[in-house]
Amino acid sequence: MKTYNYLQDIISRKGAAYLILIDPDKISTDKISKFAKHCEESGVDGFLIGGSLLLNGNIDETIDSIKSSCSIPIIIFPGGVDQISAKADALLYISLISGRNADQIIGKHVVAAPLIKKIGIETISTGYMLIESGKPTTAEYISNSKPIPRNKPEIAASTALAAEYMGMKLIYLEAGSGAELPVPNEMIKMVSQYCSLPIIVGGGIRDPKTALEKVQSGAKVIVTGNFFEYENNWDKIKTFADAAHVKEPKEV
Ligand code: 1GP
Repeated sequence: MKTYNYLQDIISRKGAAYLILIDPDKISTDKISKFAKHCEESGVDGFLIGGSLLLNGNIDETIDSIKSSCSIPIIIFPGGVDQISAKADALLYISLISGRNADQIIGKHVVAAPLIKKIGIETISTGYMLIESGKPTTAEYISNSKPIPRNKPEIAASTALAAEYMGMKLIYLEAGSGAELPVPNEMIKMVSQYCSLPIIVGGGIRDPKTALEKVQSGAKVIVTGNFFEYENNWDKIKTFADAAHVKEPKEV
């Protein structure tokens, strides 16, 4: 089954999917396979791999370590063309539609396209939006683009609708890794009313209650990263997965 179809299947069976972002710089290689196994056993539906900046981490080695202990899909969430790996199951082909930096909207995609064809990895076209989240984030700085103001849900909704008309397959509302504030519920609600694509929400989600609120607002995929970079938090993974897996969420 293609990874996109797998995600759709999880969404229709469980209400929403729960993905954990692994930044290869932030977890030591000796811990990755133990972490991945624990995630699978706790109900995590898949992994995103990547980061806005990669210093020492190695994508291929990280994927090998994950695959040695579990079988849930691994999706590249590329901070750059150098993070594309043939070992992953799919690639979020992200276009930074909240910004007006052409390189992040189409430029890097042109450079990546021949490599993607060569390795034959599944691409999932994703309209990626940075949402203002308190303080400037690494994603904003590196992408050289402004986020959508958090009190302007109508901009996010119109942008998501444009992405749908362009034929994209997912919307990603991103507060940024380690964000002070997650994406506002009102914004998720408005985007989900305007646009019929599945909405991924990530950045600054540090407790199951917040994850649940995002699902109740219309998110179909929840992503957490930072919080589980601390081993002391690993025993809480199941509570996040359970919060995301709500079939008929009550509106908040
Ligand atoms: C970043 O949305 C992800 O792209 C995860 O964010 O690290 O804040 O959980 P956090």
